[in-house]
Amino acid sequence: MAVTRTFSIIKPDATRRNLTGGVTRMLEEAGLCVIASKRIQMSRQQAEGFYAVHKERPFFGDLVAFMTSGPVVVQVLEGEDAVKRNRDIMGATNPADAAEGTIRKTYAESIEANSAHGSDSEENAKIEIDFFFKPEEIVG
Ligand code: IDP
Ligand code: MG
Repeated sequence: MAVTRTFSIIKPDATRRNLTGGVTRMLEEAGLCVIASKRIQMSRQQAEGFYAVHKERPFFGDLVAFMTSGPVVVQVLEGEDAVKRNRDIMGATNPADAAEGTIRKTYAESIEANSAHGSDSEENAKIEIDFFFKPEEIVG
């Protein structure tokens, strides 16, 4: 299996509850290394751009409001099969459906305030990493 990269966000519901370390520890214990990390306040423009794929969904406005409601931690993660590994440890979008031991089962408050984002494909991981990081900010 190849070592690859993915993009992660620790969402505002998690930073608000001081869970940056808790979420990061679960990522690390799943075999992922944090090779870039920064805490930012996402602008409305950034959130709308990042989630543009969902702009026709009924929850889009609420999602943008939520993602800009407090600080987030954006990260680049590296490890074997990183996209799938991250999706597996994150768990299902709705915490009610997430498996035991996953980040969302452990920490999420709701289907919207679900503590973590993870890229859904290698292609999107590259796009999302470039959206938030300059190459020199990533130290693998
Ligand atoms: P994912 O984060 O598991 O990949 P997506 O379908 O890509 O799930 O949705 C992006 C984000 O939009 C979710 O993580 C969640 O915060 C929010 N979201 C998804 N579905 C709903 C919904 O039905 N109601 C409210 N928010 C939702
Ligand atoms: Mg998604």
